[in-house]
Amino acid sequence: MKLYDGGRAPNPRRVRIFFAEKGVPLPELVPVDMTNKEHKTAAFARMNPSQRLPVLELDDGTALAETMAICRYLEALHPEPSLFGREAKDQATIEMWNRRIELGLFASVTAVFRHSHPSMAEFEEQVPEWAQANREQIEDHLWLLELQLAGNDFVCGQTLTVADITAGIAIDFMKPAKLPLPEDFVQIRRWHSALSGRTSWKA
Ligand SMILES: N[C@@H](CCC(=O)N[C@@H](CS)C(=O)NCC(=O)O)C(=O)O
Repeated sequence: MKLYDGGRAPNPRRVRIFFAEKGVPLPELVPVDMTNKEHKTAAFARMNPSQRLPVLELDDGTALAETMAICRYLEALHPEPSLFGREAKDQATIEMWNRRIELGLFASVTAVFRHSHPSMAEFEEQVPEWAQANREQIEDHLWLLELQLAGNDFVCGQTLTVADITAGIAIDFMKPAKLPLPEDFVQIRRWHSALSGRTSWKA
């Protein structure tokens, strides 16, 4: 297996953290330099037509792209510790929160970054109004997370799940997107500080 990796970019980080939380050693890493557009080459596009990272290449040549697909593959191979839930209700709850965060906070922070950061101008037809529209959504997304964390150590209860990885990386990504985390989000700050101290977060 090989993991085509994108360094500090958020989606490759989500996968590396997932491996670390599973206690599974990372496969051979193939660094792909996005600043040099290595993910835009014909060879890379043949493997992943979306031209995005990460990609997990299996020994039979299958190329798995999409962060959640890669995480689910790993969960199926290594069920413990479960990060997608074991029982039906837990699985549905984790799916609900992961989707809420991925389609909400994570997507809005990503849109702000992609449509406003100078480094993205080569990769995105930047629409400043779209960055601004998403910037205005951030606080609502944060409150959803803040209220959920008020009664829970982690997003879905007392143990870490894939929803924490998605949400924690979304919070990390606010910094390069130049989005401040207001002081009043005390639950998010408490939970994010604990996440940042985990060994996996250095992956
Ligand atoms: N939906 C994909 C998104 C992957 C993605 O956008 N990756 C970024 C790095 S975080 C990328 O490859 N960007 C390259 C580009 O925009 O050209 C996933 O969940 O893995």
